[in-house]
Amino acid sequence: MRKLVHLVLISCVLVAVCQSQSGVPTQPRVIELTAGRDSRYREGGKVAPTIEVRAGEPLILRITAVRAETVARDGSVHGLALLDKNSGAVSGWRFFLHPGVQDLVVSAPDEPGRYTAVCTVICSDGHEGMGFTLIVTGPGKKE
Ligand SMILES: [Cu+2]
Repeated sequence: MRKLVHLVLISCVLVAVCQSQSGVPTQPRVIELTAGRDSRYREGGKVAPTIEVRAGEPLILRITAVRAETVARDGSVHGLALLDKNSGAVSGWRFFLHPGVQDLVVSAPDEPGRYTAVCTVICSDGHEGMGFTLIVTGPGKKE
């Protein structure tokens, strides 16, 4: 009987250890950004930040948007699209932002590399310079 209790205990410990080492994040990582009145993305105080993520990592982009000079017809004050190195749009990464805080649920691209997030609403004369960089690291080659 004691042996059986031991066996059950050891099994439980093994299962717990295996689960904790599987490396699969259970909660998406939250990345807080602002899309500002001056047509700039910021993380903390940093303008046009470079954000490093792992390939396929589940993410929540928590974006606080403030209107700039111009607003789109549908009321969007800024937009967000992710482009790969060939300026191709990454699927699942196209959003229109409204004033206030919004959570965008995304997955990091599966392909490691450097990606550029751009604003897709003509929000002011400074719109062209509005974006940030996403560096995807992963099981493939590191950049
Ligand atoms: Cu913008």
